[in-house]
This record gives sequence, structure tokens and C-alpha cells, in this order.
Amino acid sequence: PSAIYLKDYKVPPFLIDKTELTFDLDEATTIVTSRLHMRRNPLDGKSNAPLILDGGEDVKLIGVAMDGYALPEEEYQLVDDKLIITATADSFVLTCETLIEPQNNTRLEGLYRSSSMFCTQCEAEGFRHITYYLDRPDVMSVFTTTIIADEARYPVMLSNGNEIERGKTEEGKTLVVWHDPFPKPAYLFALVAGNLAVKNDLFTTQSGRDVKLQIFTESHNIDKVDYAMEALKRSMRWDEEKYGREYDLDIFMIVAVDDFNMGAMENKGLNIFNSSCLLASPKTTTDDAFLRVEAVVAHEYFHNWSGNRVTCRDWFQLSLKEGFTVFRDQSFSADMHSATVKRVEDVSFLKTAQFAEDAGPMAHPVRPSSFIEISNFYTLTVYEKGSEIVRMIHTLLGEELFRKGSDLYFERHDGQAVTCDDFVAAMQDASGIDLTLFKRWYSQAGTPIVTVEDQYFPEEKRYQLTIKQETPATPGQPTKLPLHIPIRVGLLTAQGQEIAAQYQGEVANDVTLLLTQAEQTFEFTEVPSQPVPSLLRSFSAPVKLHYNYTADQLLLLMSADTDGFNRWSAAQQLAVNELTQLIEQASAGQPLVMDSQLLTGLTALLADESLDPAMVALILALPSQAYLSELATTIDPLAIKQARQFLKEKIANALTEQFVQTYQNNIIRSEYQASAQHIARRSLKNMALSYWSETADKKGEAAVAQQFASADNMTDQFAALSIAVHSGHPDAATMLDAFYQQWKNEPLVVNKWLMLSASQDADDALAVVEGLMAHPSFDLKNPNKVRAVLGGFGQNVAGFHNADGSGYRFLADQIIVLDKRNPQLASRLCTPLTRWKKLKPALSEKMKAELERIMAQELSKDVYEVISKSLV
Ligand code: DPP
Ligand code: ZN
Repeated sequence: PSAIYLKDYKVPPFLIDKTELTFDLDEATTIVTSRLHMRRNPLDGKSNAPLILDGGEDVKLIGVAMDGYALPEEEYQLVDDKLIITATADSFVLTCETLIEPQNNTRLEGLYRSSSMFCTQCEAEGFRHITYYLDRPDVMSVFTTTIIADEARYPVMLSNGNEIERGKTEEGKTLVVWHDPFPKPAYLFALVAGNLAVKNDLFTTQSGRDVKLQIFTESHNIDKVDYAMEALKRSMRWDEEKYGREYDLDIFMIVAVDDFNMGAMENKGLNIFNSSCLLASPKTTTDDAFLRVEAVVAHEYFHNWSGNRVTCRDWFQLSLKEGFTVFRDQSFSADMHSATVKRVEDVSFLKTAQFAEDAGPMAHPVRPSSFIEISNFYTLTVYEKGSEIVRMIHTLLGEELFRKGSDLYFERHDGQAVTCDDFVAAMQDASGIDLTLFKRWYSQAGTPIVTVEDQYFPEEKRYQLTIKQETPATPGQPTKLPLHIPIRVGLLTAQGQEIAAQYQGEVANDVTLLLTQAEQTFEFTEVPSQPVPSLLRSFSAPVKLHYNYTADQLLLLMSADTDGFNRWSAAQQLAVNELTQLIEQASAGQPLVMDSQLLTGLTALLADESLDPAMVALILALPSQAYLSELATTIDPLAIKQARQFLKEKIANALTEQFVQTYQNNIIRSEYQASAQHIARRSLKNMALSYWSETADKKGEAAVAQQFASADNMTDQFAALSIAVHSGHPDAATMLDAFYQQWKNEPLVVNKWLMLSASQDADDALAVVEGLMAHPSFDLKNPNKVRAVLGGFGQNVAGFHNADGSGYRFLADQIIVLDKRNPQLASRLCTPLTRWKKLKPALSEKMKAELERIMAQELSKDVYEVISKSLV
């Protein structure tokens, strides 16, 4: 397999003004007829370029005709899944008949079967598995889709846009015609057919138009869509208010399917969701999952403008729509709940997973310059770091100018397929703020390291911050240039008062310093005493910040900073400092000792009743195994686990009383609500319970068992179960069993059970996981289940990182098997193996050997790209 490059981009030689599709649906063999109204692209300027259409190895060509003339075999060629026609007119209608086999489609790209229904997934390059086409986002076409099926089995037949016709064929099948007036690339095409239940609703737009809203599921799930429907209406209203974006069609549909590679897909007017991102009910869904449903519903809805009305010119520009849309959904969730809590969660995720990606063999810029398989670039870098870039633009411009910029972007590019540069240009033109240097964020990979040193001059009351930036080399980018980094800063007195200093002649208790060079000094005046700097407030840039804080300074920030995010950040830093020492001790085989100052901070924290319980819970959560692994130079997984456990027990034993109190104070006696306030209290209560269960106090154990048995909602029940499993509760095995028995008819809950079971500490962890894969509830066809078991096993520190390499071998075996069925899924599962270079030598060798074993197989492009790059 070979790479393709951004620098080779050329406009398409042909355009498709209209696309007319007919699907004669059948499980075994579906016949697709396409009529493409094509013409040469005037921008291409050539008059003799051949027509080259993309196809797939699973698409069988039955016949092709041009302007009604059936082409004989010598007038076209099929080469490497492409259909090539050398001689064409300047404009013509191309008719193509293809045969596909939905029920044999295990890749879950193109048209496939999930449970009893037909559905599609076309992003990024799935449409070519349906029919021959110019399958690239800069070819936008008006689609009309005819679906023919047996109405008894497929009463619901959906595609993009509006239903314009319904009738019978001569054979008595039902025929439904859909028309989407908005030109779109093929990746936004969708089709669904099934025996589905529907929930109807209505939304009146700001201009007074009524939009019909419909959510479709299999009938046994239709009682779990109310939350998604409300979230959809909140999203529609928010986009009108915040961005002035109104919905454009008369109908908006969402369908839930069980077998789906991604979370969800923003097809025009017909979003298709992984059921795990749509269905929600208190009894079966945790608070986290409720929030995720809301965020994904919003994300896909927001794509209607940031993605569909304005789309990407080519797939290198993926972050144009994804980074911006993640920023939009994060802002929405922040507005719906607590902005600080949301920020902490997002940043914590970024620093754990995206920073690790940036430090590994798959590191790439937010706008990659090359790829082998685009599916591999639906990454945390493109999504999460992409969102941070948009957030920095928002910080640099401010709310008002940012809105002017987004208005200009939508107005200028409505109906077009554009680039990240076009987005930045709109922001720059609307604001008058020069973003030339800032654009480097899109092309330069890696996480910048920002090092801060300070100096205070008491006589002159001057305070200086000297800030350096440096970005480590990444694959293919050995040298790095300085970036434009906004660093929000506040200054505190030693007593924790905010200092109103002067910066560049203005009062500044919260300023944004603009770092544009490798090293710069910033000066504050009228600073009455040596300050404690609060740096990178709200995480104003996606960088690693180094400043030599003392433990006392961190304790001060943790208790007194006016920036809620930095209070959390200070607590994390303090915990990281202590854990780093403990990890070293554990790694050297020494007894663990720690005189914890974090404990002092947590004592104060638990006593402060003015705080948001959700923030207290976040601060109490120790840095995760994954985050500590990202920070480590050499990863010793068991030492990290041991250190975390040690610190957790130490805190638990020192503060038992407080945890018991906190637990009891946060029990909610009224009915379950997925509201910010209730979610916050449950999170703190369950965090307290997890500490309580680590103490010698037997009552903690009893409280866990009691909560498990009596909880009236999944958040509390599953929290109790997880605590039991991970704290070695004597009844853990019985509880796991009971949980399965209780929920075995709810697949999404069973997935949680699979994941937790796979992650449990056990001497025979591998046998447990093998048992789960042979369990009746398991299904290799279903990506959610595969991810539950293998993802859960990845978190099983002792099992996965077994010194004999058996954990790595097992994962490699699964990847090899899955690659034949579903390359996208297989490729995702490779991620833990890409970290091999950072592991301690004994483990590193074992992991590398498995990568080499995978590499020796015949591989999909997807897995080939990840494994070959990892072995470089
Ligand atoms: N469905 C994926 C998303 O919305 C890809 N567009 O991010
Ligand atoms: Zn998206």
C-alpha cells in the first residue's frame, strides 16, 4: 500500500450535477442502479482526461452505459477497483448497474445489515462499496434515491432529504423516492430500511418554520429515545442562538443501529447513530453515557452547518469540520452543565490520549500531509487537538469577533468544499487579527513543551515571566518552529488574593500572553509582593507546561485560584509529583513511603461545602494509569498501578471519616434526574464510596453491597459494582454474576459487564477474557462488544502486561482475525501496541515481537499503516 499526499491535490476532472440512485434491496444481493449526470470540470481545463470512478472489491459491475448506449467491454476497464472510461463527451449521463451483498458486508462500510435492518456508512470512503462514483468530498451532487423493498419486512425506508413519492412496483414491492435538494458529497449519503418504531416531535425554528423530528429504533428500544430527542431540540436552539444557524430541511431523522464502527454519522437529514450514543434511560444508562448521548446528538446535528453545508475539500482537511464541530459540541455541553467540569474532563482526555498519540509513531499534524488509509486519521489529534486550535482562535479573537468570523465563514463558503486555510482566513478577515503565524498549528505535529521561569524585583515591584517553547521531533518532522501560543495568566499573593497588576499599561488580573517566539520575556508592573503565578488558565493552549511549583504553591492554587480549572490542575500536579516518586520506589522494588501534602489539600477540599461536588470528585480522582503512562519516560505498568493504589489507600485511611460523611451527605432521595446538579452529587458520592471501600472499615464493604442491591439507577449500581470488582470486595464475583442475570436482555448494559469483567484483576486474567469471547452474549460482528472486551482487557494492567507476553499475543491474535472482517475496527485495536517503545525493556521486546508477527500477515491498508509506522 502506498501513501497519498496533500501536495498532490488536484481538482476533480469531472463533476456530477445530479445523482439518481435506485436500490432494489435484498439481504443477499442488492442491485444498485445509478444515473450520474456528469460534465467535465471547467476548472480542470483538460478536454481529454479519462473518467476514473472509485469502486470496491465487493462491488460487482453488471453493466455501464453512456447516454443510454451500453458500453461493450472494450470501451471500459476495471483496474484496482476503479472503473476507467477513456473516451467521454463533455457532458453525459452515465448509468451503472452494480451488485452488492449486504449480508456479507462485515466491514460495516457501504450498505450492510445490522440486526434486522439495512443501513449505510459512507464516511470517509464507504460509498465506493455501493457503486462506482467520484468518491471524494469536493464532488457535490444533488441526490434522488429510490428504495424498492418488501414492505412487510421493511415498512420504514429512509434516505436523505424529503420523501417525494411512494408507490408499488409491478412485482408488488414498495417503492419510496427521497430527494435531497442540497448538493452533497457521497460520504453524506445514507439509506436505512427496517421494521422500526418511531418517536415523533416538532421543532419550530427561529424564523418560524416547523421541522418534523423523528428518531427510529427497533421497537424494543423506542422507550429509550426521549433524552436524545430533548437533547436534539436543545442543540437546534443553541445553534440558532450561539451561531445564528437554522436547520434547513423540513425533516430531521435519527436512526439507532447496533453494529457501527463509529459513534455516529451526520448524513444530511438522516443521522445514523451507534445505539450506544443514542439510547438512554435511568435504569440502564450511567450519567456519563447520558452526557455522551447529549454531546453526540449535538455534535452530529451541528455538522449540518459545520460539515454538510460547508464541507471539506479533501480528507486532509478533516479537522475543518471535526475540530470545529468538537469545539461547538464542547461549548454546548459547557453551556448545558458546568463549564469548568466540562473543561476539566475534555482537557484530561486530551492530555491522556492525544498527548500520547502525539508522542507515538502515528503522530501527525491536525491537517495531515499524507496518509495510506484515511480511516486511520479519525484521530484524537484531528478531533480534540483540532478543537483546541479553534478554541485558541476563540481566545485570540474574543466571543464577538469569533462570531463575526464564523458568520463570514458560513456565508462565504455555503455550498462549498473548502480547506482549513479558508476557515482561518474567514476568522482573520472578520477580525482584522493576523493569524499567519497561528496557522502553523495545523501543519506542525507534536505537543509543544512550554517552560516558564520567573523573577520578582521587589524594589521596582516588577515581575517577569520568561517563557520558552520547544516541540519535540515527530515522525517525518525532525525540526520544529515556534508556534503562536496564547497563555492565560493570573497572579496570586502568597495568601491567595488575586493581584491586580499592570501588563502593557493595563490592569491585568487575567491576561493572555502571546508567545510567538522560541523565548520571550513578559513583564508585569505594580506587583506588590512575590506572586504565585496561575499559568495556562482554562488550559488556554494544548501544551505541556513546566514550572517549578513548590508543593505549597500548588496547595495555594488548589484552594484559592479564581480559575476553577487551575484549581484542579494544581491538585493533579501535586498528585503527579507524589506519584512520580512512588512509581520510582515501586519500580526499584523499594518499600513505598510518602509524606503526602496532597492529603492536606484534600482535607480542606472535603471540608469546603461551597464547592461544586462534581469538581470535588474530579480533584479526588487520582491521575489515571493512562495519564501517568503518558508522562513516564519509561513505562513500568505494575509500578504505576502499585503507586496509585498506595496513594489511594493512604488518602482513604487518613480521611475515612470525611469520606463516610461525604458519601452520606450526597445520597439523593428524590427520583433520578440526569441534571448537572444530580450528576455532580452522584459523582462525589461514588468517589467517596470508592475511597471508603479502600479502608479497613468493614462498613465500607457493606455500603458497596447495599448500594449495588438497592440502586434505582445504573450510575449508582454500576459504580458500586466497579468499586467491588476493583477493590477486591469479597462478593465481587457474585455481584458480577447477579448483574449479568439482571441485565442480560439489555445489550448496552451487557457491554458494560463485558468491559468490567475483562478489566478485573485475576490470576488467570487471560482465561477470563477468552471465556468472555466465548460467552453467549459476545459477538465478533459487533464493534461495541469487541471494544468492550478488548478495551477492558487493555485496562487490565496485570493481565495485559503479563511478563510472559501472553496478553500482547492475545491482542495480536484478535487483530489478525478481525482484520479479515473489519479493517477499521482491527486498526483501532492496534493503539495499545503502538506504545511499545516506551515500555520497560522486558515488556517492550515482547510487544515488538507481536507487532512483527502481525506485520508478517497479509494485512488491510488500515492495519498495515499503523503497524508498519509503529515498527519504524
Ligand atoms: N461520524 C463521525 C463524526 O461525526 C465522522 N464524521 O465525527
Ligand atoms: Zn464529527
